[in-house]
Amino acid sequence: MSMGKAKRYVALVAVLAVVALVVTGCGGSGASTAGSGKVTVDIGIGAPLTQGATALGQGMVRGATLAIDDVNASADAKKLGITFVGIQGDDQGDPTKGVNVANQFASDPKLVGVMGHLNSGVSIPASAVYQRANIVMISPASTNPQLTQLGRKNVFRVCTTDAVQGPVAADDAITKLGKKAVYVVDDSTPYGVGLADNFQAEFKTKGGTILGRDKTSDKDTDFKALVTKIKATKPDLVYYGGIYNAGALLAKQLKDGGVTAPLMGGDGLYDPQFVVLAGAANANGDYATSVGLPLEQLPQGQSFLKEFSAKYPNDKPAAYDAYSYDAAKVIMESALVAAKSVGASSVTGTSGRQAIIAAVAAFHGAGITGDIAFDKNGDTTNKAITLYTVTNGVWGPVK
Ligand code: ABU
Repeated sequence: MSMGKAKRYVALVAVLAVVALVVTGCGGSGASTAGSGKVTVDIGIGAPLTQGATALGQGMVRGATLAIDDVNASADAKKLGITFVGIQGDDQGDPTKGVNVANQFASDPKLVGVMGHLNSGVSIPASAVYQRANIVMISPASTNPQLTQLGRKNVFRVCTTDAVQGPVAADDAITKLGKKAVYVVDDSTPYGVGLADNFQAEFKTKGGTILGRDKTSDKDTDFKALVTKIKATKPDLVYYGGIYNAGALLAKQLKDGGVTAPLMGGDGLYDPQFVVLAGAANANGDYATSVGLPLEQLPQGQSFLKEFSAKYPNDKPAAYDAYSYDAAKVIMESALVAAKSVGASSVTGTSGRQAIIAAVAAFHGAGITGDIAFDKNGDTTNKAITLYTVTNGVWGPVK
């Protein structure tokens, strides 16, 4: 939400909280009943919408919105009289703003859960806020392993982690791409550092040479000095742990500076905006791994693409549209399960929120991105990773 809207949202939530306390008299569920057994509840969508990786963040909104439409039209939701409303919280990819968004969500008495956040550096501190409020969070995209290693029982993700992605990328670089000597760069964020560390360790273990390692910032725009340094080491690959907006500028400046080795990164690079910002001629031949399988190869992928095109005719799904659909749907379906045991009007009370967390932990079903289930830490059991490259200005899987 914009800051203006955010303020209005805080004020509205404060009013609703007071009303809920007065109506229930005991601080119980704030799920609003619009008469005749109808209940309206909120699902938070926490993502970078105006700053940071906004292309991925807007994809999260699209995916969650499609899921909300589908669940609201389901027989279960209609029978229980529950309607879900998506509430957007713009974390701008910034940990402090992310915690503010988390506090706004946590003060919403109608909230069933949060689909978010994108950045691991936001999800990790925000998850502590949700834990205190018994609110389930499912990240579609935060891949830093630490997120699910903190013992927070309310925290889940439908994407695999960089403990999987980094080593797969290193193995692919050596065996599929024949690379032997790499220069590694990270953007100093928890995501970028963790991914680069995991890549580097495996690349070295498998006999590759690490020519150098440098740190940048996710806000950097001028990499010329770094490019000169990298060029002198004559790498056959440059690996970047970071997001597409800074990554694309690095890709462009590497090519401009005469580095012929391709750039490779993780899911944070896998977005059409990487090509737009780098320029197709510079991006062609670059690589990125991303979580899961290409939509076209998944049983429900075609139907998702059809539904997506009908609602968003001018857009293509980014890396996390389908993951956000699945994450939001798991939260809402789990809320419906909880409503059956505690009652629809109590689903956002303490017992309802605890029942939602339990239902997510026990969830097992088919999603757009494949089978969805969680291990004891809240990590997905789907560990698939795909290697992509840019050809003629378009990302596609490496054959
Ligand atoms: N996984 C890519 C972007 C988000 C993050 O983990 O920080």
